[in-house]
Amino acid sequence: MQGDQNPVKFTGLKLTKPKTAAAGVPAVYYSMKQVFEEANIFRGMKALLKMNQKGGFDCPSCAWPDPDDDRSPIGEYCENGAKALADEATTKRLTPDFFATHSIAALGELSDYEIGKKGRIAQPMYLAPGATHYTPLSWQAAYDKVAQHLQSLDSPNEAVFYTSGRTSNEAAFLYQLMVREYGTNNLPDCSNMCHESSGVALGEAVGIGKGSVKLEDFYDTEVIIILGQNPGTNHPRMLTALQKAKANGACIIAVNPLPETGLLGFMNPQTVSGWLHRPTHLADIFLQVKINGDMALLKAISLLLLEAEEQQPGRIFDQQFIARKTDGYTAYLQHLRQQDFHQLVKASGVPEEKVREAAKALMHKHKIIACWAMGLTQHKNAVDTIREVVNLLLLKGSIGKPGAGTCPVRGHSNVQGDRTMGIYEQPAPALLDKLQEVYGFQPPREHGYDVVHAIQAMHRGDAKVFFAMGGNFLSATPDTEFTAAALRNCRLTVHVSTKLNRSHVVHGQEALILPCFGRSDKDIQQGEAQFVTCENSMGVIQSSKGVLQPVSDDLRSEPQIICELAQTLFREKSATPWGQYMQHYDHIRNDIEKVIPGFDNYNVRVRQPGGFYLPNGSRVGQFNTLSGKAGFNVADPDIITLDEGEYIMMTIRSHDQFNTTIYGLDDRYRGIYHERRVILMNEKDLQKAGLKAGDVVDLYNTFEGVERVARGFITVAYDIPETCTATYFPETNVLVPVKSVAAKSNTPTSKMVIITIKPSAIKR
Ligand SMILES: Nc1nc2c(c(=O)[nH]1)N[C@H]1C(S)=C(S)[C@@H](COP(=O)(O)OP(=O)(O)OC[C@H]3O[C@@H](n4cnc5c(=O)[nH]c(N)nc54)[C@H](O)[C@@H]3O)O[C@H]1N2
Ligand SMILES: Nc1nc2c(c(=O)[nH]1)N[C@H]1C(S)=C(S)[C@@H](COP(=O)(O)OP(=O)(O)OC[C@H]3O[C@@H](n4cnc5c(=O)[nH]c(N)nc54)[C@H](O)[C@@H]3O)O[C@H]1N2
Ligand SMILES: [Mo]
Repeated sequence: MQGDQNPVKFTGLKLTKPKTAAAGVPAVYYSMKQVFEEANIFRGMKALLKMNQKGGFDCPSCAWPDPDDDRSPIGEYCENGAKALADEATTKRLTPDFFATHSIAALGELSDYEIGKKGRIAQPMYLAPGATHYTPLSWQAAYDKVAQHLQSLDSPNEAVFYTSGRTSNEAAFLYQLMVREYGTNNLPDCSNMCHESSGVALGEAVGIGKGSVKLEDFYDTEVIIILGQNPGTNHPRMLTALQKAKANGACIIAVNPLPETGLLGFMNPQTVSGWLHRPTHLADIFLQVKINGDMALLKAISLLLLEAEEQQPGRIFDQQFIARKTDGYTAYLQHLRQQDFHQLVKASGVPEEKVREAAKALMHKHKIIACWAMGLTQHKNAVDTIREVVNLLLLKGSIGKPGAGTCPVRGHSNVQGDRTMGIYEQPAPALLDKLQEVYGFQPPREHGYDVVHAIQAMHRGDAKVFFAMGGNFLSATPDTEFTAAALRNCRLTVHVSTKLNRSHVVHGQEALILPCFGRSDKDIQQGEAQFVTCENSMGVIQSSKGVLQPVSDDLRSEPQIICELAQTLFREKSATPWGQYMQHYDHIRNDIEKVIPGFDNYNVRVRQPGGFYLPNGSRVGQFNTLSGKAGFNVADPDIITLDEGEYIMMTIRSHDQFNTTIYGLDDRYRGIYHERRVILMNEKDLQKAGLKAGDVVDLYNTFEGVERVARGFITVAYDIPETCTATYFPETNVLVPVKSVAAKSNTPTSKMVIITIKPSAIKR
């Protein structure tokens, strides 16, 4: 329907050669430009100087950690962190006038880029049944509406409570508490679409669903393997760590279908050589896999290592570690021996000599770090692929000691913390027992809906109220048309948001937008400035205290919104001290300490500069699995056969976006400017299909008999393996089938969409 998707409007594609090194002076220029355009110089500088500093606020962008020791006084942030800040710190605001002059239909005509540029939402807004425009309402009236709807449901399981990963620990804890006190575990979150596969794989293999390394391990390692990750764009501060690792002698192996600029080279803008345009070459070995060729590649490498181990027993594998700390080794070797090396190499798409080169680089090394992100997690066999990464580390004894381990690089800045706080549709009984002990109510025990199940439930009409703590559910989830129908099927959709997005435009019978503070906003309660806390990708809990004057007096903090809603919803029936919690967030932290393990003395320790590490068994070689050992996994590679004319499409991020927030229209490192409606294809595939670069095409997916189409994409000839293609998310989410998910983690397979391509009737 109209408004569900970005309108097909071309913006004027320009192409250059992809860059060979990331960051450097242009990155500094672009970050300053964006911040000052949106926020003015004073406000912009004030915020930039406090971002990621001890005692400052946590960058709202990615979850890469800050250095434990000294931080750069001139700026501990990257270009894309600055863009995230600019987006949030903008002084533009959406007043009731804006909503009075922009109907829902008119807003739906805007692209995501245009919607995002409109400014911060400045007061609560309500859309009445059948209305064409949002109108302002008071906070209490908004809480009353939500409470009325929730109370009218036949069962609490008819409501869904989504979370996106910017929500602080304090807000996340209160949110899951309110939702469970209300009576459901329907707590889907963005993690379901993101690193869920990593959590499942690591939980099975090493007993904790988080990575094991600290930042300092990067400075003391021999080999870093980076699979399915584009750090130059998505985790730019990781490049500083990689540069330091290289300086200390580490070898970097990059595994990716694309020669991503940030993997190849880096000009550190904080060093003189970076300013002089002298890049550090990062990847020593670049393995250009086919999409989803990783498991075959990893097995081929392990097979070469096994051959060498058989010739020099005990020299290649860490037999002592294997014997003491792992189980399943014999079965794994047996499985490995049955594999055909040449078939594996072929399935990986990597030339044999490159596979041998990588195996050689790993052969005599025992301090190995493996990093990965969405290129591994969003596949059907994602959990098994990640377990194959772990298999390799286990063979080398490379988990649980300095300079070695697992590093799933998280996305949203507090997505890991939200899970630690209990945002999970499948809560562990221990968490529920604790909630019961501390709060005295009976938490629901039945598992709830994750993202995919929530969409299906709303579509069937089994879920009737949708509440989102942040995020952009419509655009971030798969199968846009299906999800839009699901949301429209709801009686009420509610979004606690900072910025306007498409999920506000595709709504239930009634809809609410509740505007909240962002990370950089000053949060004052009872006259005292509050801080919240976040957990980064390496398990460090730190405080985050905003510094900017909020753009409107009518914004509230996420904790305050939850507490006030809970008070309205439960009235005197709740024994939970909601009133106290919102007066001072120390009260929330005192109770988190009672419920969640690892937070002893929370309020004291989090006030220490730099915060504290949460306990993590796998970091110290203690594996909290049933057997107490780390497990090898046996699984066959998933070899995909394509019919003639079929391609695999991965949906990826451009350099100018944060998920569904589109900062700009350029993908600078890949040399693609001023256009997002592109499909990257191998030159030979273009020829075979009778197409040429610059043609406009329509993309089709058929899954279980349902055809989906995304119209109007310009072909770009690119260095990508044959039959592989790439497009930007969210424009092509319409093609990702809601039922195509990863085994065990139920994550949509956003990197593995089978498509066909036809010339389009649309002209450029
Ligand atoms: N600036 C910015 N920062 C961000 C975000 C953002 O949108 N913008 N998003 C945040 C979030 S929520 C997340 S989860 C992370 C995402 O960080 P990434 O995972 O780096 O993001 P993607 O763009 O999805 O990139 C996936 C990479 O995997 C590669 N890839 C795709 N399929 C395969 C495969 O089958 N095998 C291998 N080996 N590689 C593959 C792609 O070529 C691409 O380089 O970034 C976070 N940080
Ligand atoms: N095809 C495809 N789909 C994907 C992916 C992919 O690679 N390909 N990646 C997936 C991944 S990894 C993720 S994590 C999801 C992301 O899914 P989401 O987290 O749902 O999406 P975002 O775009 O990050 O959400 C942006 C919105 O969050 C709100 N917001 C920003 N800051 C705050 C805040 O501090 N508080 C509150 N309450 N709201 C705030 C703003 O209104 C903004 O419009 O998308 C997934 N979808
Ligand atoms: Mo993510």
